[in-house]
Amino acid sequence: MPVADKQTPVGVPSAPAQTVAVSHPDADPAETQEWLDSLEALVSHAGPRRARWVVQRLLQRAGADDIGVAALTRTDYVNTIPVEAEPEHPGDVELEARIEAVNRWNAAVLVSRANRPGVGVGGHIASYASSALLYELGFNQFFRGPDAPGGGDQVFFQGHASPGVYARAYLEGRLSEDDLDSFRQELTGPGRGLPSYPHPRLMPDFWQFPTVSMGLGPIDSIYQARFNRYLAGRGIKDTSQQRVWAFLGDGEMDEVESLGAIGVAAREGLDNLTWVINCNLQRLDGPVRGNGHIIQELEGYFRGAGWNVIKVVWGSAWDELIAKDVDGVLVEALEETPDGQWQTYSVETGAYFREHFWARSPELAAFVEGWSDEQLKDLAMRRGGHDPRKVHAAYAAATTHQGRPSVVIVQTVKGWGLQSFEARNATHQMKKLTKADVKAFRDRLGLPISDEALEADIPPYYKPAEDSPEMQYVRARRAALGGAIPTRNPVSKPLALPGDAAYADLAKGSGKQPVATTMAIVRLIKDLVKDKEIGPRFVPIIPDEARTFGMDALFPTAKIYSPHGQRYEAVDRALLLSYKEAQNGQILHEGISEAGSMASFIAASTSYSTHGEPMIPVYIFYSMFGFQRTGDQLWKLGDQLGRGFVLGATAGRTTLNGEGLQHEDGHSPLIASTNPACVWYDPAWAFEVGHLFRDGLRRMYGEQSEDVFYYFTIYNEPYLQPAQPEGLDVDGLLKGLYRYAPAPELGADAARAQILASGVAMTWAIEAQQLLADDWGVAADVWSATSWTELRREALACDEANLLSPDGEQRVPYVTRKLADTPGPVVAVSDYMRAVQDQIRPWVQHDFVSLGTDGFGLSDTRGALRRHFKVDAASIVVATLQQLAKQGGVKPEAPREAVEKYQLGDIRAAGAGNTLGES
Ligand SMILES: Cc1ncc(C[n+]2csc(CCOP(=O)(O)OP(=O)(O)O)c2C)c(N)n1
Ligand SMILES: [Mg+2]
Repeated sequence: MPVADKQTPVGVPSAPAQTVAVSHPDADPAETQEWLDSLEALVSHAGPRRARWVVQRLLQRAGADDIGVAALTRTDYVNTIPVEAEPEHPGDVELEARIEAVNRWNAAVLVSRANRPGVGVGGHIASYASSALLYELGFNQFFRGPDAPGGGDQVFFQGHASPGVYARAYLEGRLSEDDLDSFRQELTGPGRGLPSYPHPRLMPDFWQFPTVSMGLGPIDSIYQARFNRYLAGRGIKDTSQQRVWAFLGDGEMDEVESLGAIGVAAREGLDNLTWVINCNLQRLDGPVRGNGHIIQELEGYFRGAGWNVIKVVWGSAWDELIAKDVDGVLVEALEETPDGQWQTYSVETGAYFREHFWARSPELAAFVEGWSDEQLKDLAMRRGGHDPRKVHAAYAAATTHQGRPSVVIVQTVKGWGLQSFEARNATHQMKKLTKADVKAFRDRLGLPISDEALEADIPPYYKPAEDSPEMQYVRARRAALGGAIPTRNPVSKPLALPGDAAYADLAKGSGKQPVATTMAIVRLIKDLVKDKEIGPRFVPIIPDEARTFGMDALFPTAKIYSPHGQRYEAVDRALLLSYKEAQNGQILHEGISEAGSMASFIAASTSYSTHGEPMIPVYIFYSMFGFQRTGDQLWKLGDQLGRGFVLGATAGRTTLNGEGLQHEDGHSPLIASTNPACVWYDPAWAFEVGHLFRDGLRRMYGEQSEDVFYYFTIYNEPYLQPAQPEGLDVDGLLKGLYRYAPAPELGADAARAQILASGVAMTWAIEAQQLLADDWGVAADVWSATSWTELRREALACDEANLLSPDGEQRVPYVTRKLADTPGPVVAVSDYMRAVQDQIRPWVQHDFVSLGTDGFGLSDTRGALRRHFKVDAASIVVATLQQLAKQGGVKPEAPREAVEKYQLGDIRAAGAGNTLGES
């Protein structure tokens, strides 16, 4: 018979437990039967509640004796740490409460003031109001600052709680009142503009981790903790004393990224990671699990994944009641009551709570016999997350637990302390305090602010005197814990960069051997990884595609990082390129997880700041699964000021032959162009790869390094790589455009044209140049457009400068200057949609046409696809002739004749093209 009845909230198991597999035959059936009989007897004479209790007690004991029984995935709806196991809170609890009250006040007031007339920039009050203690306990007792021995903790603050963190910084003297009044006014505030949420890009000496795109903070915190271990494993930095904290919302847990990597944290034994999930039972619109228990549900996930789970559900006021609950009546009632109902108890009166909860049965009513309505109302609000003793016990347990990551799942009330906000469905969006709110809040917090001061239109901030016990305590605690948090180090120490020799092979070309740009860059990386100086700084990151890209050659030498080493004999151990895992492995092999890979990339790319150790992550992936799939993380990377190389391999809508619609990337550069921190290049030749990579290293890791990251689109189609031409225009190559192959000498009367191509399209342009000369007598220059996006950005910067000084000297964009004296039309082509090439269109004064691969991909041969999308050499020729015919450069019928000559309408006529280099 199920223990709980039909009212049990959704998601809490009431049906018979799942079958438990038992591995081997019964060694002593008679003895087993005795145990089973005892259980049956217990159920029939003492009832299921008692039987359940005894079985749980047995399991508890079995766990303590470590006899290897699988853990329960759910426990009772009470605090994990029993009262008798709670340690003493080592701080001055009363003083800490007063400090918390001050922060609560200032956080709410700063949001309310940001909504003063004429400003009205929004903000959130209710989130921090529910989590104030969770942070304050951290600040006073746990968060180790940057000067702490062994380095400080890394704290992911919940984005919507930022007002509380600013209020704290104000109390610590790091921000002024003018700064607080500049919340959400980076451009027009009276002081230092404080961004809405944690944004390192906007506050580079303060915030470390952007968190406000829900779900990314959770996954990134896991990989941050793992990266800290990796740095230690590699012998780069001892991170053993550094802890990663992540403060998360219960609603946020619904994002797939939030829970998707909790198995990684458990598998890797990340006991340097502590999550605190603030279960105020509400998200933006209403309850997180109105009909269920978010806390119980989360417990199941985390225990199942192998985390140490600490629930803090009830405050101390509940202790005596739970202690009296020998029959399990109260616990059963707590569990039967869904979260939506608990939310209502926070809003309703004590009388309501009595009628709807305690009056359910005489046994239950007996618990609170003689209690007044006020006492009951007070009890209803006493959730674990507002009780310093309970939260302290949880943090203490979490931070001393070994071998597993810990999650503290805390129940709170959203909008706590603000009467008209508390637990309302609309509380998340409430941002203005009325005069009545302000007064009631002041009284509830017990702050010495006069009525008069509250009569003004906007409420005042409050700061105790500098020599008050509160302020002394704040300063003393932070000094003892190693300084202010959050603090970000914006400086990167330069690395010794490799010289010419490292790029010499790429400059030589490939002779008679066809080589794809992916092979070229992978070869370069393999060489650089071996470099004594800079080699150890590289962090190759791969989501299960090493073999596709030829990175498996790194396995035996660089090795794959695993905290467990290699506890098995690899199947290919006898081979030269065997699979090798090691505790000091250099490669982060993330399995099939682009999100995990990006999270690793973010951690490694910010190591220059978070650890003062610049690392060079190189993340190679299927280009379609990069910006398109994890674009939000790449955006976060830009916010977090990360540096490194992302390599979109198997790029191009027609180049990755055979893989079809969901693999063939014809648009990632366009998405990449939307990220202001991303520097994208589409190299055509191996020698270009060398120059671009080298410049990337200089810009990101040299003196006066910049907060950018590099994205290369690279291809799997092998073709002959030419040697670097004499007198190469390196400046143009880096700026995004240089003349690669000047037009053939066809005499002064020949019609002229300019073909601009990038990446793999360069080979089509070269072929078109030949056809135009041979078949039509047209002399076309071929330009390598290494980055359409960088050209556009430079042009936009010129336009902006010109806008501001209409009478001054007008800046002419590089692309305009470069093409200024070139004759004929411009034809721009790449293996991407036309909008990529069209980026430069406004600044090209010629007749302009772009050819591109707009539309869904297919899995046919390269030749067929290029004809289908009209980007192949024949298509370039026809497009050029069309432009020339318009200008009178060739006879009017030339384009039609060319269509017929090349059978442009017949895809089969194109042939299969280059079939080398399958994916
Ligand atoms: C990816 C994403 N989707 C939606 C939002 C908008 N949003 C901001 S806060 C919020 C609700 C947060 O609820 P919860 O995680 O429970 O945090 P609480 O404020 O209750 O502590 C939502 C939906 C967002 N910031 N990010
Ligand atoms: Mg919530």
